[in-house]
Amino acid sequence: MHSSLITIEQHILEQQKAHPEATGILTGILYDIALAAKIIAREIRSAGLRHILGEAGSINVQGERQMKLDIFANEVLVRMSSFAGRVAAIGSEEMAAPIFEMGPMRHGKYVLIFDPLDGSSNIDVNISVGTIFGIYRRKSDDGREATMEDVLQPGKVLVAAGYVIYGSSTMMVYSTGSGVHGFTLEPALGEFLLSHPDIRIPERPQYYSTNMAYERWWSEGVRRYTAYLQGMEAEKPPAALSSRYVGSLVADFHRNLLRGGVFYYPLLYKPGKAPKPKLRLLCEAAPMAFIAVQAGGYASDGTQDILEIVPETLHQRVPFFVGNRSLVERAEDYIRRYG
Ligand code: AHM
Repeated sequence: MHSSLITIEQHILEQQKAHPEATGILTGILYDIALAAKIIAREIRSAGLRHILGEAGSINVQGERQMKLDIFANEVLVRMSSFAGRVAAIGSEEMAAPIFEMGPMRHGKYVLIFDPLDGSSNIDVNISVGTIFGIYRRKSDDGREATMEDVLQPGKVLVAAGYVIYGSSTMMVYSTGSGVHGFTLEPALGEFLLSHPDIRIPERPQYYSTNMAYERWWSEGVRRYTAYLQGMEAEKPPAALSSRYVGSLVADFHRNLLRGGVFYYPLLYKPGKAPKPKLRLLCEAAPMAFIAVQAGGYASDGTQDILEIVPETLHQRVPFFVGNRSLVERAEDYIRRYG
């Protein structure tokens, strides 16, 4: 069959066949996410028309201004994933604490973590945004309420992860540990069709992606690493890199996944303030790291593998370097040498 005629549902089912012990529950969760993504995509597309752009007026747990579509996306994902009792816990960037108890959830075997609408400050200027998700197997016995221990698991035990990009087209990219596969939403059919089977990060990278405006708050290591990427250090990068930065993690990550490159959001040392990372380990960094590794890349916090970090809190933040393995390892090298 031509790959473009394979729907995401068929593909997920095919992947499940490789695991005869599978109960179909993970498959069901991925279906739910794909359906939620279609609903969110439709809402984003029509947001301008319906005059629902703008802030909802509330502040989320990170102290950030919350947009209406963040709340909408969060609600859609919570509703789609909780009612069937497939997941025991749901953690979201938009919720201060995980949801543990919701009717049949006590029998759920998995934990679902997501950032429902990443890059949401970009929506009202018509720039791509995304949904990021990670799925863990619960650690505690089912039949009872899940615990924080079920939620606070390192990325290396992720069972599946992925993202949806709401861009010039809507795409869902996911991995269950057997490669990375991308699906493009065919709007007339309302189906995600396989468009990017077995994505591998190209060996020859093209881009580096970072917010250069923060250079004055970077460490010496990150500054010199950036000079390396720009070809201004004695040792040269593997290719002449160009710079691209959208400011929507999903968009920056997706471009670099397909074209090769490195994205980084390092620690910022602002005068008079404790150094602070921005991106969230559980909702953003770990799922993206899982995808990167499955595509032949790597992700680090500058000193260690992102997938090895055991979270202490749901909203823990980390410095984040992700992309071609050679470029991310070089970042670790510069940080080791220069701080
Ligand atoms: P958000 O949750 O407010 O959208 O912040 C997350 C976003 C990421 O998508 C992106 O990589 C980063 O923040 C951009 O931050 P900055 O504007 O500081 O460069």
